[in-house]
Amino acid sequence: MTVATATYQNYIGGEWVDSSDGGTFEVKDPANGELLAVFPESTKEDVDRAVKAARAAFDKWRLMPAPHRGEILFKAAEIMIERKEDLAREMTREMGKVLAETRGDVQEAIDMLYYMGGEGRRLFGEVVPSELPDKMALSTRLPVGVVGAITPWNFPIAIPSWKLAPALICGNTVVFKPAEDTPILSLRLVEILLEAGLPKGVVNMVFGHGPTGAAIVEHPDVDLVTFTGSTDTGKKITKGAAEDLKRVSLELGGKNVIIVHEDADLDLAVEGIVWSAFGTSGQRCTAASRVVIHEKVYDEVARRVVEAAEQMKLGHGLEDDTDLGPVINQRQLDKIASFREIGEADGATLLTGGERATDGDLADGFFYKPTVWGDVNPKARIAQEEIFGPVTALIKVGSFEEAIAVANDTSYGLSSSIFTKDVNLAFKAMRDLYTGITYINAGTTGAEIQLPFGGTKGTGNGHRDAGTAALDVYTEWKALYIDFSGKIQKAQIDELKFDA
Ligand code: UN1
Repeated sequence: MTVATATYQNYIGGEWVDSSDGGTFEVKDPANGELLAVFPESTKEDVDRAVKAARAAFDKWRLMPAPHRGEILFKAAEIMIERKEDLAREMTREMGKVLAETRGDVQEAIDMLYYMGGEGRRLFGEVVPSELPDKMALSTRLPVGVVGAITPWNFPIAIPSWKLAPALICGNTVVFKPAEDTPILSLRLVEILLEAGLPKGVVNMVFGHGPTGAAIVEHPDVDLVTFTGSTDTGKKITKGAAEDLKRVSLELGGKNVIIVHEDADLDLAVEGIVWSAFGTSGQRCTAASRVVIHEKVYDEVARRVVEAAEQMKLGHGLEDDTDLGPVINQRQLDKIASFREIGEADGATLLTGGERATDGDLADGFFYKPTVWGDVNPKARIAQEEIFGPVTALIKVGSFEEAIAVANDTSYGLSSSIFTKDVNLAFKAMRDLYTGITYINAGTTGAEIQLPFGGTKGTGNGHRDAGTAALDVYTEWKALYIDFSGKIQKAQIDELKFDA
C-alpha cells in the first residue's frame, strides 16, 4: 500500500478548513485497497458553520440575476469538458466502475450544468388572465433558501451536479455532504464551480459519514434536504426533517424490471439485460435486478444471459479489457454475498456466480461475480429487495398481463422496460408499468438529464431530479397580482358589471 496522495479540507464560507476536532477518514481504491486521500470527518459544529456561511451568502446570490448565475454554470461545464478524461480516470480509481462509465458520469454532469445554465434564461412561470379588469395575474419562483445536499457514491459527480446545478440556478445556497466513499470527485465539482466564478459561501462542503449528514438534516436553518440513497436512510431523513417541516426531496431504491415478451428481438434483449444488470457492477438505482421473461423464450434468454455473464472480465476499471469493476466497499460486498443464502432459502436456482471473485489480484479488491438466479418466485426476497450488486433474478411468466402484474408487484417504482415488437403492447406497457421511467426496447438504465428522474412508491417522495421537474424542488411558487385599476376591487368575478 502506498502513502496517501492527498489530504483535503472542508470548504466553508470561502475558506479551506479542517474539521473542528481534527478527525479524518481515508478513501481507498475499491479495486486494490490503495490509499487515495484523507478527508476531514466533520462535526456538528462544522455543519453549523457551513449552514451559517450558506445563510450569509443567500441574499447576494438570490439577487444575482439568474442569467448571470447561468453563466457560471456554463463556464463550469466548459472547464469540465477540458478535464473530462482526468476526472473519469480519477473517478475509476475512487469508485471502481470502468472508464467508459466514468466518462459517462462526467458527461452527465457537463450536460446538467449546461441544461441548468440555460434555465437561467427561462425559469418559466405563468401569466394568466385575471378575473377582474385592469389587473394582472402571474406566477414566479422564489429560491427555497439553504439547501442541504447529501449524495451517494455510485455517480460521484453526476448526482451532485443534479442537485447543485438546479439549486444554484434557482438562487439557493448549499451545504453539500458527498458520500464518504467518493468525496474526491465531488470535491472536483466544487473546485470547478469556484474556478468558474461561484462566489464565496454559495456552496459549502463538509465531508463525513452518516452523523455529518444527520447534522445537516436536523439543522434548524436548513430549508430543504435533497438526498439520493437508500430507502432506509430516506425514511430517517424524512423523520429528522419533520420537526421543522423542512422540504425533503428523495431519490431512493429500486427493483427495476426488464420484461422480455415472446416476440422480442432476443439479441437486443440479452444485450440490454446484461448491460442493465451488470453495468456499474449493478450499483445503479436503475439497475435491472429482475427480468420477467415469457415462458416461450425463457430457456433461451436464460442460457444466453448466463453465457454473457460468464464471459465478463472482472478487473481494475482502468484496464482496457475490463468489463466489470469492483463493488464499492466491504459492507456492500458482504450485503451482496448475504443474498446467496437468501436466494437458496427461497428455492431459486443459482445459474452462475453467487460468490466473490478472488483470482490473482482480484483478491485485493471487492469483486463479486456476475450472478444470475433462475426460476425465481416473484415474491422471493431476491425478487423484492434491492441488492445493489451484479445480481439479477429471472422470473418466468405465461402472458403479457402476468408480466405487467409481476413487474408492478414490488415496493419500488423507478425504472422498467419491455422488449417487444408489438406496438400495441408497448403502449399498454407505457401506460400500465407504475414506474417513474419506462423504456421500450432498451434496458432500464441510461436516463437523460433533460427529463425527470425519479420513481413511484418506495423510490421517493414524489419529487424528481433533472429536467424542468427539478426546478419545482428548488423553488417555492409565488403568485403575483398587480392591480392597475386605481381602485380597491373588493369582489371576485360575480360582482362584475359590464355594459352589454
Ligand atoms: C443512479 O443510479 O442513481 O439512468 C442514477 C441511469 C443513469 C443515472 C443513474 N443516467 O442509469
